[in-house]
Amino acid sequence: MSDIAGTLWTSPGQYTGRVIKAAAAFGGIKLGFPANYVHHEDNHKEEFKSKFPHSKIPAWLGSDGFTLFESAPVARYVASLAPNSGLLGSNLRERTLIDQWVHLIEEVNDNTENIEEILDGDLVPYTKPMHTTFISQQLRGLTTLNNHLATRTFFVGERITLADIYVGALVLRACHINIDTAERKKLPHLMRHLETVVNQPVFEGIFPSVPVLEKARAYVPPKKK
Ligand SMILES: N[C@@H](CCC(=O)N[C@@H](CS)C(=O)NCC(=O)O)C(=O)O
Repeated sequence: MSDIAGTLWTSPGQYTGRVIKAAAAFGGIKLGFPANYVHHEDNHKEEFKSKFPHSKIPAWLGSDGFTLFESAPVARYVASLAPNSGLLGSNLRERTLIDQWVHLIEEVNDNTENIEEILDGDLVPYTKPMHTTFISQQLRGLTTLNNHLATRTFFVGERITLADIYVGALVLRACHINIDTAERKKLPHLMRHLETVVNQPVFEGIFPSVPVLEKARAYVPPKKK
């Protein structure tokens, strides 16, 4: 008999997948992973789609047969399997506040994804105003998160919750793209929080260390043929 709580479809570098892995590690929940899953291929096959109709990862198949997709609900569900972990707070208000911060960082992350796509040439045509808008929307969210942490160690209550893991993982992602030295200076509390979260011993092997990006990635127009 397997002692895993369920199987998680993710890819090694996926930051939302890391959130789910971290929530599981924190709660002492064992996860399984599908053998030989090839992303962008297997997720479009009938076998995957019959369980997860949106064909995207992260996706969850519990050992009891329960299926779920979309990273935030999967993370919340996995955290709920460890009720003593405190990851979902200790009352309805705390749970709702955790949701609030998770939603906000997801919004920030939508802008991070847009920035990455525009830099990679996947959002065409490139326009400077669009790039600037994504950056300023992202910074607006990051600033709200940073300000909240000015007087607190963690987002909700006195202990680490899912909000901290979610925010930490997705801020870390942005640190690889455009949170550079100048921007880090504007977000000192958020950067301190990030170090606190990713360096929890229980998360060893899940998060890479925080990069020191000197300059945000810039758009490089493709060479004319
Ligand atoms: N809102 C979803 C987004 C998931 C998502 O965009 N997953 C991508 C990761 S590469 C995916 O599976 N893409 C496959 C596809 O678009 O076919 C979540 O938070 O889980």
